[in-house]
Amino acid sequence: MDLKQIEDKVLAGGRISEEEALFLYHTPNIHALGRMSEAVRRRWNQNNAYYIVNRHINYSNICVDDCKFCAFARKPGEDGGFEYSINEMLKRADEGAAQGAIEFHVVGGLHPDLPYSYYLDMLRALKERYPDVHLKCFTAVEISHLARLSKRSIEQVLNDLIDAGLGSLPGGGAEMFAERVRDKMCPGKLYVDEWLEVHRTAHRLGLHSNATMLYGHVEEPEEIVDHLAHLRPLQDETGGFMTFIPLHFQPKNTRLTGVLGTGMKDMRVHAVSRIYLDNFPHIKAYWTMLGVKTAQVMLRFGADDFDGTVIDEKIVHMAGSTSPKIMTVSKLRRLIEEAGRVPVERDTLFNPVMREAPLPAVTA
Ligand code: V47
Repeated sequence: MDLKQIEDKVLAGGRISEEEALFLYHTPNIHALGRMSEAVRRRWNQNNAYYIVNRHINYSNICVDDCKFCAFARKPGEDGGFEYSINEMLKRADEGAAQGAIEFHVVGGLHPDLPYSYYLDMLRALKERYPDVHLKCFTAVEISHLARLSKRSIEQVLNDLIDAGLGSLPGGGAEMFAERVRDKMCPGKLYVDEWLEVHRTAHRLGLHSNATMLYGHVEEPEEIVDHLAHLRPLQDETGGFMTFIPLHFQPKNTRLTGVLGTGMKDMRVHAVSRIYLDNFPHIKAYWTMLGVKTAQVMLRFGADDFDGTVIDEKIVHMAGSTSPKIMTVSKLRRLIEEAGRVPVERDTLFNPVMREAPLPAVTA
């Protein structure tokens, strides 16, 4: 295989194969990767890099799944488990709204006992108090759990949640699709076909969603490419994905040891994802997992989105991430500008946001 030929194809707008993606992943010519990912990024997003003022709210960390990479979850009855009442959710929403959040990102563990009505009531309460805030809630794994819990189909569950105020689905729970990795990392967790089916159904019902990939643990490069190769055809079919988010694994307090995430891997994963997923509008550099400095560099290796202010992220911080728990808008904008991009505040669906009043001051 010839790097120059692949580069010519990518620069001319052509699509690469899985074999070519793997070849690019291994190339020592990191500058060529930068050029190619830059070309695809620019085609989609010109010189813009996006951010959102959002707030993460985890309703519970009690979970019946057994993911070895997770430091957030607690078994039912275990110390450190929590579940928020709807009033406690509203309190956190109030804090987010006071800081200007226009998106609530709501996810939690697979709780064995919370009734189906809790999830619907939660969305209704959030929507009633904050009708203009977008509710991006529940991973495909939670949706599948709710279907089992309520004895409804995925479609019925999604329709109920949409009626209650759901605006889109986040991309979590994908981890890595390869069965070998899944069996090691999260045995028994929702398999690839089911994860894809939840998103396919969501897209058919008019929802947009994101897709993630957890990397930097026991995976092989072939399995990274395999993961991407499951996503591209679904996006060709539905066009419903907004953003692909590579998630850099944080090992602290987890049951996976001896793994080492490296900066070179971050570059390869973001760049190859950008080049291969030529039908995804956006690639996110998720600063809470990458660290702020690496995330900034990813804006030159295919990424165009910086996620947002986040506020009170728990999943990664309980796994030892030392990145800040919140980022101010002025810091986000500075990081983007310094990377040579134009900062654009966006809403969840990537419409530009014009604010009439300045955001309240937040200290990070
Ligand atoms: O699915 C869990 C990951 C995900 C660890 O859609 C870990 O906009 C690293 O999906 N180290 C949930 N990662 C987070 C997520 C997400 C985040 C931000 C934005 C969006 C979006 C989605 O977090 C899980 C899992 O893959 N995760 N533990 C860990 N120790």
